[in-house]
Amino acid sequence: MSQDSVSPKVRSRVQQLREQIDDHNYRYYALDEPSIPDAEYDRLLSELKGLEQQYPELASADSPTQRVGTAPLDSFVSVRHEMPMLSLDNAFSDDDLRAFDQRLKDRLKATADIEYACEPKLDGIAISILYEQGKLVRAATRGDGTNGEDITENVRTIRSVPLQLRGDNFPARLEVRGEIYMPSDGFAALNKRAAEAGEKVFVNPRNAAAGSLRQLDSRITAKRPLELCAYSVGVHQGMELPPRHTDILHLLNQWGFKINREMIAARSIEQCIEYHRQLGEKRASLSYEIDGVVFKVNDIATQEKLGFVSRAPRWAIAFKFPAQEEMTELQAVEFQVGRTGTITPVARLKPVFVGGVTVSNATLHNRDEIARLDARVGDTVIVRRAGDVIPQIVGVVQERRPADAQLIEFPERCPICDSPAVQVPGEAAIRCEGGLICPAQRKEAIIHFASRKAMDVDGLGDKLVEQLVDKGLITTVADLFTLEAQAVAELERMGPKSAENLIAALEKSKQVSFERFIYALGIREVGEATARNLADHFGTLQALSEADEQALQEVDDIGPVVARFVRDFFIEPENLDIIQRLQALGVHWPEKSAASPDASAAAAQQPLAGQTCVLTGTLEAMTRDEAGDKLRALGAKVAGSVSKKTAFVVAGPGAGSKLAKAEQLGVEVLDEAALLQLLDKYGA
Ligand code: 9MJ
Repeated sequence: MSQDSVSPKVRSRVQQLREQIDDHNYRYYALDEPSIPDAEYDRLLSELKGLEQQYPELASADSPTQRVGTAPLDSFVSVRHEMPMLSLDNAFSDDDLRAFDQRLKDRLKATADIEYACEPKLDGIAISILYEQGKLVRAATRGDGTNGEDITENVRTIRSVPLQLRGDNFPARLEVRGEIYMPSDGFAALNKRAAEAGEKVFVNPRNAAAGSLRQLDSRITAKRPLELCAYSVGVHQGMELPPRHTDILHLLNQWGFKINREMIAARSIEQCIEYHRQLGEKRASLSYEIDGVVFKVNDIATQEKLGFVSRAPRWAIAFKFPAQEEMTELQAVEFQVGRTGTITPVARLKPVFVGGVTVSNATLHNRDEIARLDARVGDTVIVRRAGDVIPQIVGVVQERRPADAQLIEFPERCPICDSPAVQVPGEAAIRCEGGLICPAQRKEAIIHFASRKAMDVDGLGDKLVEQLVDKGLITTVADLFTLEAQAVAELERMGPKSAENLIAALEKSKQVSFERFIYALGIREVGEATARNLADHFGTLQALSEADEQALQEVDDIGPVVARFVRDFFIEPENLDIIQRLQALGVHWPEKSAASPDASAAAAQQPLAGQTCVLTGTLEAMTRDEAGDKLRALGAKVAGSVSKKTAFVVAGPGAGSKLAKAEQLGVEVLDEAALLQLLDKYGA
């Protein structure tokens, strides 16, 4: 096809689409202000792809469609950096930082406080990207600092890397340096997909980023959730840059680069120390992994005066956080049986300090995970504890395997009740088939039944349930209500007074709400939120227990799997018998009617009707449960996880992944003060 076969209308539409898509990328990555839903973005991109396919002469290396990768390379070409890419010296304590600051003052023969740029230290891959006349011409890894590898094709696939600088006032040649990393949720999703497909999973986001960039086939890189955060300028020609590092980064941001929003300028080393402390507290709630903080003298002229020692600049230092991965010995594996019979292998570890706590146990999830890790008792394993997640074993140091390392045999029978342990089709889990004959399942079911968010039986803890079951005083939850004070008083660590207190607490717990009762039953996958939805939808136990799978799926958030679990529970005669006994023994709740049209109309009038919110972290003025009740009283739904549909998230100190998710999805986040204001506004 010749040039003239493309109409001016098509040409201008292609141009318009490219600009719109670039603009959305800029707003999303550089400004952190998403402007359109993902689906709309995908529609624009797909229209542009269609037009470029139809009119190949309109193809352009800078088109946003070119982020899908190209044919594989045979090998990476080596690149010599025009300006070496430096490494950073480390500080290990506040005093190290003070000493660093003093060294600089001595060297500068100055006494005045030095201003520092403070930046989170991203745990990814350092990269150099060269722009000529505003166009991306080459991207290279840091390598040994002098020579790196040309990974231009791979870097071009990353959406937060501008292919063309924005605006018209930029240096004719500009080398931007930064870190390519994989945000935590993208890492989790990538590993989940890999595990489901039976492929190798990555040990941590840094390895995932490195592995993704090391692909000779950039079409693979294009599918990986990588991002770039810019943190300095290397070579620059044809334009003067601002005198301060933080201002240079703001300029990079205007040219289209994502920079770290946590970056600040601190006026003294003491402020730097405070920044390190505060960022350490915030670390778990960030949507990406950091391993410390980097401090850089902010004034570029001063940086130049200070210069370098060997490979590291004198004007910068990294202050790391406690490591999130450590090595330790896998001393034994025990098998625990949960409430629903799942048999979970638990690793007993030689205690190790990691991620700020001492870890001596870690879950090994299931048989597949043990096989994937090829872990054996006696092995040296890598334990990881990132943020607020439970410790994981992410790898085995094969070279350190002792000759007598023991294979881990998954039991074929339940270690507690000796019933067969079977793999559920379509699941990785292995379950004990014993049901409530299995004392482990019975104990867990009773502990759950009595727990605070269920029947809330004060004083009935794990140890007491264990004794009650082991002594044969109870076999089901219904038996709790036939307990006699005298028998209880004879148990270890009990006496007449505490036995009476327990009987009184049991008596008190009989008056419950329908939703708590449903939750207390311990139906698989029925957590508090689902129990509440079931209670609201069906209103009565009779309606709930008679509902078929189709009727159950009409309830908010209930799909076929949970519907099946609920149905299975209520067709089991033994369960119905226990429920009948509970009611006969006095367990009761105020009956509600199922949502009537009138009630729905009234509900729709409530100020927060139709809004779903999520509570996370700790609150001071009230508990999360109380806050949830108040929000529900205003018509809001309170959910356990954040999605695009979440109206707002209330986050107190200690908030972790839910806050990160909210920030990433652009969901409004309220602190406790804002929550109180909201409740106050509606008189709740
Ligand atoms: C990281 N990894 O986030 C530097 N870095 O500056 C930041 N690394 C660096 N700066 C000079 N924020 C050499 C390395």
